[in-house]
Amino acid sequence: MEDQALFEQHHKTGQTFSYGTAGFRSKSDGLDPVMFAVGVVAGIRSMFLEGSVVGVMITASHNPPEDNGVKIVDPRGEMMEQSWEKLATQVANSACESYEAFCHAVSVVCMSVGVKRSAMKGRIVVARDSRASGPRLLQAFLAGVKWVGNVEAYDYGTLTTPQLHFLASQSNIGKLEDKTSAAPLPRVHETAYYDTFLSAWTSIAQIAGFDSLPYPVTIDAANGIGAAKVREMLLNHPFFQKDVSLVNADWHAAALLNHQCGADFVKTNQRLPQGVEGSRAGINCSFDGDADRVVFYFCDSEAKFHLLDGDKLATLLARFFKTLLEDAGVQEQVSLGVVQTAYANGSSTAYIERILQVPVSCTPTGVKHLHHEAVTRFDIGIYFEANGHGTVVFSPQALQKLQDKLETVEVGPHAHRALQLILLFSKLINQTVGDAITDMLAILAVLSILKWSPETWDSEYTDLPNKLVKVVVPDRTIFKTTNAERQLTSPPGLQAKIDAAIARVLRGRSFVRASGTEDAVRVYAEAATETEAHLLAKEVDELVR
Ligand code: 16G
Ligand code: ZN
Repeated sequence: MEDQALFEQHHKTGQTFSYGTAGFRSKSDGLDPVMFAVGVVAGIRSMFLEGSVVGVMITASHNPPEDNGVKIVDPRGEMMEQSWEKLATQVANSACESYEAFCHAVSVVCMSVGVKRSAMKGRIVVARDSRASGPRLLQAFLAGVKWVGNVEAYDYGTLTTPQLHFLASQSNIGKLEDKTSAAPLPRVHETAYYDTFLSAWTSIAQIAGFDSLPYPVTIDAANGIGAAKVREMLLNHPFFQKDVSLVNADWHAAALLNHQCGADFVKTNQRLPQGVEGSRAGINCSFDGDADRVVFYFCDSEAKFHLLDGDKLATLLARFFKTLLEDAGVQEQVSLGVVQTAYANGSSTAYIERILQVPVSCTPTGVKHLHHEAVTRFDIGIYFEANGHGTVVFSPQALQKLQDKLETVEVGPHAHRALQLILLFSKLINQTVGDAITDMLAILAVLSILKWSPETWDSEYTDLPNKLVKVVVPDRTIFKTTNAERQLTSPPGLQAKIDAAIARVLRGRSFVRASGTEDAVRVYAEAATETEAHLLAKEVDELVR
């Protein structure tokens, strides 16, 4: 009965949920039973993984302040294995029904994965972003953890999403090999995050020979938790103190989160966020509310705004690593590739394939798809969505090869430096997931090493004019895609009409996909001129209605 009382305290009815690309997400009001359910599922997942530490992040990223959400992070720091998404969905929806339905769903899940709750132990680390609903939802989550029994949970308080991914993965180092280890939580303190990435930065600066940033950097933290963490990590650090300014840093003012600022605002509106002046010299960047995305931008001498989005981040990094691999003389042994989605600007893909001669792979939208492709296809896999979400992943075998070469083969100073730099960049970048802070540091390190201004970076290629529109349709589920969302297979006949519209404009490309986060379809169009891009978007928009 005590167990049921725990459940009833957080029970609410009336909504159905689905564990999507970003976990569960909705207005925060109805999320309590979902949080309770996630406490249970995360506990069972950890038991299933023999007590490995599973992470849970309470966040709604770039969405408005009244929203919230939650996602489960697997022991290596990656998104929860896809086959468990439907189990999580079942338990969450049963928790919105009744206690009986919930108990039944939990036993079905335990049975299907072979977990005996009374005989196993689970470990969870949890964190939340700065939202006002966070503390309440955390309590619902912890009640779920208590309900499962035999689960140890450690609450990190507020963190960025990538910090939680990183700390969860670090908690399992050693444990993944040694299943018997049962060190208490937390196994890793938050400072490990700062120490790890700052020490890589310091070594890179030493080897590359720079001792300050090349120009002032303004960070728009979207009034999110990233502000608190940047302050802690960088603002008192002698290297960054002088040149880094933080704006939209009011993370205690929950209502200001993502409001007129942040990565999503800047990318969508293609303009400066509130609080950033165009006249300021140097470079600017914007994080989203949980600091797992970053975009850069600057204004030129005529005050024209230039966006350096996820595509530009990917191309800069691709160019940089390609040169380092060549300098190190390992371009034949270590494969390099870029993973994009259909939203990547056609010019960026052409630049990577034709100018850099680096292979490009395209996947459906959503970080888990890009991450998987990058890890499985390449030794050094660079993946970015155009919206700024991405990272670089390095295969352990390739890193070992580079380390061996560094230690055992006589190489010239140029190659030696290149080998060292690749190895150090693998430590500067948070490989578990896109991370605004470490991506920003990696980009600033590359710009420092290349001695590139924002203008030079931007001038590597010019984006094709493009347009993204959201179209509300009666039923978005009829829109089914193939070929990494680039073509429709349903409704029948529609793709042929879109193809005909595309053929009428120069360098035309367009696709339609159902949104995974909103009840609408998205139409993307690009072409040689702005007029044609808009025309194409309008034609396709009319076709899908
Ligand atoms: C989710 C994804 C994001 C993607 C977006 C697309 C993760 C962690 N987040 O927020 O990467 O860009 O969905 O939204 O994978 P859409 O389906 O509404 O276009
Ligand atoms: Zn985010």
